[in-house]
Amino acid sequence: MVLQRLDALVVITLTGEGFQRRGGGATGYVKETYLAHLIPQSDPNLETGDYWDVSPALSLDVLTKQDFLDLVEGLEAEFQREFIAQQVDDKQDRVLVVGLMTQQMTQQEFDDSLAELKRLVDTAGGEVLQEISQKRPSAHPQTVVGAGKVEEIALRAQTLGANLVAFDRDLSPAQVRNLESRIGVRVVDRTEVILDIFAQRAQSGAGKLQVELAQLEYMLPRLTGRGQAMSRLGGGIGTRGPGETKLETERRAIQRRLARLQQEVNQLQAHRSRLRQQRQKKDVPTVAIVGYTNAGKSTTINALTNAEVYTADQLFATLDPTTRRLSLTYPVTGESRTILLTDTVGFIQNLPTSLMDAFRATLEEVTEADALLHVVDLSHPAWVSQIRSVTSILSEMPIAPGPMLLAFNKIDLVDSETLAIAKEEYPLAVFFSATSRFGFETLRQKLLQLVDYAAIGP
Ligand SMILES: Nc1nc2c(ncn2[C@@H]2O[C@H](COP(=O)(O)OP(=O)(O)OP(=O)(O)O)[C@@H](O)[C@H]2O)c(=O)[nH]1
Ligand SMILES: [Mg+2]
Repeated sequence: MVLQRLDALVVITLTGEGFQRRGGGATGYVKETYLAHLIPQSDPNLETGDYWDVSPALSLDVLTKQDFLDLVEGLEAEFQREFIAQQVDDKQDRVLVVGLMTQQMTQQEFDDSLAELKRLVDTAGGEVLQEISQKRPSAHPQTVVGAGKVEEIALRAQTLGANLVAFDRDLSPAQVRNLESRIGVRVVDRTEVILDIFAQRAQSGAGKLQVELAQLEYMLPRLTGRGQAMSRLGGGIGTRGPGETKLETERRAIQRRLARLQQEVNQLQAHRSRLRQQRQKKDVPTVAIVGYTNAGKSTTINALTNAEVYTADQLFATLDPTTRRLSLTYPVTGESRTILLTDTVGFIQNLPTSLMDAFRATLEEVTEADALLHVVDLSHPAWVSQIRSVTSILSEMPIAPGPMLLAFNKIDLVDSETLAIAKEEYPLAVFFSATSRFGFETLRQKLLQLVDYAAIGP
């Protein structure tokens, strides 16, 4: 009914017999009739999972006395009330998240990834209404999930009043078009949600510049073929950012803009590189803090150096790099040594390539550092795969071959068993807590060893 946009539906079962009345008309053909209509969301029946109400068997007489217009208008009014109630905060997207579990994934990987997408949607300012998942050996080439699942998504989107469907994977431009035309609301992929968070977070000129570049690079192949109803200018996840007013302008204008932005990022890159060279001349080693987003990198630099980097229990709280001096003391000789510590943007599994390219000037702070401090949130259930993601992203970067220190953070939240497992697996790592400052002295000493080692080389 939802898909056909029907208000009410009547089902008539036949007796297989009946006759013409002598005075005209017929009787006896109809056995029973049923009246079905959709029910508004607040209806208690929804708890049983029903979106609709089907009447008990009615005689044709009773059915024909039903005032359909009255019924439909009453329902419409109720749906309308709910719709308005849902729209109170019209800046907040109402989102269905969809996950596809393919053969290459374990159940754990799938669950972690979907949980992360929900967190991303939440960070972007959307409200997650429900998650829908499907197991398939591989993605359906046209619609990612199967035809039946697409219908289910459309139905849920309508009945729950969702205005956005977020898929936990990357979608091709054609897949987005197919899904949007079948579901009837805007469809975004994981990359778009991440880009949206970046767009909201970008504060500095450099940050905004790089986000706009990433968004345009992502959107350029997707600009054609969107219906007017799906215009990206509507607002909400995937539409914000410095580039938003330009998205509907001509492709060529966008390409010119892209070329310009690329140039500006190159200039930024050159500028940062000069700054680094000046630092290198002074022979002060730099250590870049890397790690999964929300691992506690900014909290760590703040605690070590009294920097005032914004920290929050949010994904991608930090976009712009911050560098601070840190003075360390050798325990035996009492001699001191200064190093530079750089905090920067966090990583995430399957970091979008358009972001990696656009953020090259920022990421160079990492690739050009003398050594890396890899901060891991040991209290996160997916810490093992987060280490793997960070390592894999680093391996894709043209990185200077300096040493790396693994540092497990948030041990104040960790049970002794997890701690024992991590210590066994990573005997050379540091275990600390940036907020309670537990293990800080060891962290400082290991940082000294790290830069000494970097100076000598492996
Ligand atoms: N309990 C506890 N919380 C911590 C610790 N270190 C950091 N946090 C919290 O973890 C959250 C994330 O910390 P941030 O320092 O912003 O993390 P980040 O790695 O800079 O994250 P992004 O910049 O978003 O990539 C914040 O709410 C911190 O207060 C810790 O040792 N213990
Ligand atoms: Mg941070």
